[in-house]
Amino acid sequence: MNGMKISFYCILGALLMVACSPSAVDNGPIRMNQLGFAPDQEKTATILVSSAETAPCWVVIKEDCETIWSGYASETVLNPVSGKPCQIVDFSTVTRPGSYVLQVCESIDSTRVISNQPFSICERPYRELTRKALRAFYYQRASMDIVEPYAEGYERKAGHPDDQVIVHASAATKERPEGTVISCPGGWYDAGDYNKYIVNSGYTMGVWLMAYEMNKSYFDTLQLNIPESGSPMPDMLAEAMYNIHWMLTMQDLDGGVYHKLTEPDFEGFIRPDECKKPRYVVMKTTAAALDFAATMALAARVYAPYDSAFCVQAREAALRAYQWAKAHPAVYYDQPKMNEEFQPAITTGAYDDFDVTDEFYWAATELHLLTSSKEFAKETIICLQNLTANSQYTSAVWGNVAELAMLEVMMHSGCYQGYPEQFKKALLNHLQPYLDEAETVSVHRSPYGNREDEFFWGCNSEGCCWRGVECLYAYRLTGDERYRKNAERCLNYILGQNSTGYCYVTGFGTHPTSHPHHRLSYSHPKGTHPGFLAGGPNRMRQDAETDGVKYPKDVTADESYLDEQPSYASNEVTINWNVTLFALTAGLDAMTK
Ligand code: G3I
Ligand code: 9MR
Repeated sequence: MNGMKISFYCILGALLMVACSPSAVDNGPIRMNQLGFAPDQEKTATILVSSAETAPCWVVIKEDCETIWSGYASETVLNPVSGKPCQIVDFSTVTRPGSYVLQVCESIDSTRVISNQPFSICERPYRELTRKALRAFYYQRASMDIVEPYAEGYERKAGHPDDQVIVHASAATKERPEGTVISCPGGWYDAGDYNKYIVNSGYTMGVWLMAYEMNKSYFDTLQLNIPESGSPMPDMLAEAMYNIHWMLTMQDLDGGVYHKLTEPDFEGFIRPDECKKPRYVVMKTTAAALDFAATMALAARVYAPYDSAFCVQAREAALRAYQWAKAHPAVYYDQPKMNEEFQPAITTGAYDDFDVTDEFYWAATELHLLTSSKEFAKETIICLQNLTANSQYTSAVWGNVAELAMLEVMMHSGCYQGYPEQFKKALLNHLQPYLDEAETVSVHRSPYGNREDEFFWGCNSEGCCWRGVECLYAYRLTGDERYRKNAERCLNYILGQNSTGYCYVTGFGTHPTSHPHHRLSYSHPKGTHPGFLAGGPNRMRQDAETDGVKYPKDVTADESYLDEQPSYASNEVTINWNVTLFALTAGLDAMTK
């Protein structure tokens, strides 16, 4: 089947309401990937049933109203978090590309269909999802008009020129005293809010550029329809450069880096061009300097084939930021303490981090890979010795980037002796319990969503997507298919095989997140922008009772999610979550033919 026809099926499968299905998709008891599968991918669905005693359901798969597969679901198992009874049906033997409907029947003799779910099988099932997850960053661009043909229906006027940014008292120096006006245009809005934060930008750029290095040929040909499309630089790198250029403006004259650019308080849910509040650069911190240094060193390596002048600038900026951090190793962002001393008080996001050893590891490693200098080799080895001694393997998040350093060492093993193997062993040990769980207990069959403590702010990214990306690194390092299968299972979870039945990516699936905590979506006449990953169920429910956020009484951890705009603790969207989404979807897509 040629590529055109296959992609036709992908699109058709995602949208088709099959004539023979007795009712529209009802988001009933079927929980499965609502987007589609690659032909050789494991294919399962979870079916919610009424009791632990319910006999295995009879499941039928139809194509154009013809039954092409049928079989029993499993015996009933209990969801390990909610205790709810479920069954699992495995239809992996269906491999031919096409558009299908999975139907759950009461019994083999009954023609009564309890529920149905359309799905498709095709090569590269996640290419459009990857493209939209990347294009979400174009929509997040500050300081520029979003225009057709690039806007694809979501055009808007520029907001936040950020060319009159005020130096906050917390960031004042002799050369730039409080009230100095500087220009820091561009970059991406962080999330549902309109502020820009260096720490989160740095983590996001790290995952972004490492994903590029992992799948160069895939990204080099991925067209995003952004204003820079058609230039010699791959679109994926051109989009990142828009944010990197902003980051460069956040470096002070002494090499230090401002922690964030923000209004004093979160803006209302209005359009960017309506926002007129003064914006400030706030406090220089060690974490900001180190995340900045790592980003610029990594960028200076990755962009070498495309922009040599930028690479010289980025290298210099990285070295100056690192030296500032060495001279100021413990300047932490403590917003309440800062507000006791400086005015105006700042109440927006903190991205506070009181342990910057991991940022030193990442920055030293990136500078070593860039410069191959003995100075950084020595510093890196000290870092790596500390990392090796550190028994607790911690997955990378915005506040702990040690794993990014370890993954860089593993992926550039020729530059190191011994450490790549040690870190690979640590990564595989870290993943093993999750793989075991996915094979035994979980109704989601994903190495995620099996334990109550996995449901927290941003867990769809920090737990699920990133665990899938870790599995992709493990697969790259070992060739063991179990890791690829579990990366696929993580994505199945995000796309619908989960306790709420949502496809957590806006604009995708038959039951998508549709009301994210996102000022750009809320204030746009066309509403929710596509390609954004929602934070996901959060058992802490920090937004409960504020701003009309009401969770169901006795809601379980895995269902603590509200597809409602006010719910910032479960339904916001952010740049650091979307980067893990496309790192996962691109990594999987790049493996199919
Ligand atoms: O990681 C722990 C987990 O081990 C633990 O089980 C769980 C429950 O205690 O907590 C987890 O930590 C949570 C952390 O997010 C995970 O990254 C913290 O409770 C939670 O407070 C923290 O929330 C952060 C949130 O700001 C509030 O500070 C999010 O990480 C962070 O993504 C979010 O960032 C905001 C920006 O400040 C402003 N822009 C929007 C953005 C997204 O909401
Ligand atoms: O919109 C803000 C979101 O970006 C942040 O992640 C969140 C937590 O810091 O705060 C949101 O702003 C809310 C504020 O915290 C409380 N009043 C309502 C604001 C909008 O929901």
